[in-house]
Amino acid sequence: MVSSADTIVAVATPPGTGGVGIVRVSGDATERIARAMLGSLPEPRTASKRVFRNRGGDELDAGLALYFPAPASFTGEAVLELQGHGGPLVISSLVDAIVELGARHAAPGEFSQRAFLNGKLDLIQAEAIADLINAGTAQAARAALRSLSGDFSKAVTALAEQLIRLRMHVEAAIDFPEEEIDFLSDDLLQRRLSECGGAFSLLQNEVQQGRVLRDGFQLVIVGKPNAGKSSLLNLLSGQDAAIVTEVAGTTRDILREQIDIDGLAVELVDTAGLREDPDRVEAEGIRRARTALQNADAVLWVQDASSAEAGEIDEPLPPNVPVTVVRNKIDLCNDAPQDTAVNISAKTGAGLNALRARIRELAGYENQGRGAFTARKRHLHALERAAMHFATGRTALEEAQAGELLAEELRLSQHALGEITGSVSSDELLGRIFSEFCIGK
Ligand SMILES: Nc1nc2c(ncn2[C@@H]2O[C@H](COP(=O)(O)OP(=O)(O)OP(=O)(O)O)[C@@H](O)[C@H]2O)c(=O)[nH]1
Ligand SMILES: [Mg+2]
Repeated sequence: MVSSADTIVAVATPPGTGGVGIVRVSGDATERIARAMLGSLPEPRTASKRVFRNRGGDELDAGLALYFPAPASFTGEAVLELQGHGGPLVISSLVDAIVELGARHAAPGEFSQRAFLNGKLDLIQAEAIADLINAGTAQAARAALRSLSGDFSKAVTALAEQLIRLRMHVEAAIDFPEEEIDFLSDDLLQRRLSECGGAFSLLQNEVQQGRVLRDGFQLVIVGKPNAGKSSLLNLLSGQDAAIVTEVAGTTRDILREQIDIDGLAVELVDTAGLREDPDRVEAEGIRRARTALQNADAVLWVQDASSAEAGEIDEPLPPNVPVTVVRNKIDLCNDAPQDTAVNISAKTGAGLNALRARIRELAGYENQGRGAFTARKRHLHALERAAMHFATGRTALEEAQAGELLAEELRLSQHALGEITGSVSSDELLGRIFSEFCIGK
């Protein structure tokens, strides 16, 4: 267990006024602070009604006190929670009194960091707490809860164990060189390699979905002026958010709308129509549209189906970003072609369901209702690195019978997986992760 030389204090409830405000203390001095403020130590894990006093004995507030002796607490250290009246002055007087008694103000995420360092949570779970609090849709909240309960961690650990078994197999082969050839070409090894490869793709897929659930999905709407981009934004968001006129070049600023498609949080981005020879203001709008394209998770290219110039894609779009052509104003056409484009009318709403389905597809999002957990870019990147080492090692074996190389790549792969759960982690990584939390978490 990590020694908690410092005792930390923070307000656990949001700033402002409320019925109740909670102050949380964690660390070695907690017991002493509790005695000083409450007169005596409350019975562990039982709500006791107490008067809260400062060091000089002045009464600050009265409320509920909860004491959790180490190690059976959130942080694994002795923890005291004071639930007082939720006024900013009352709460800050409690914090001041606790600081006077020897605690210091907690850094952002420090409670969760201590929980991690004391083995109460792994890194995925600590991050899931922040994701649960910040979840934007009910599905994202449920998925964060699943990460918090350990579903994601279990999947990573299971994959790490498969890698360990493989490594043991390969290293045994290296230790007995006279039998190496047999060992490395036997069926069991091949089977384990392909099982592991399958497990990697499965988990990568789940983590990708988890990332979209957590971060939402940025969908940028582009096309020629007057194609109906702003009308499409209004249709998808169900609101009259963007100005729509028959004047080409209506939209100049970037407009963002949050929508929820069956639990998938989508940020719709409406942009200025792309064309040659715009005026000065419009030119700035077009520049912003191009910047927005660089951050897109997917692009909708809107065309005016009623116009002779269809508005084919003539804009360099970012590579690796899926693009869907949306043919708009089909209410004005007799026969819109049936191809990979989505035919809609932003005016009548025709084709809206097909478009929503296409957006879900673009996000790689299936509303399975079960099993999904939240994940972060950090997890996805570490997993990609792990998969890359695994693939490199596999190739080394297949092409050069290089058992040592395979063993080394498996070790690196396992190490990358360890970064996800935090079983291997650097101070720098931890600092970066926990500093994103709010104070009091
Ligand atoms: N009939 C019909 N008219 C549409 C449809 N969608 C948009 N319009 C009309 O087309 C014109 C342009 O629509 P906007 O939504 O402003 O087009 P935009 O692509 O945002 O245009 P800019 O912001 O100028 O680039 C308006 O007069 C709309 O009413 C549609 O599906 N059917
Ligand atoms: Mg517009």
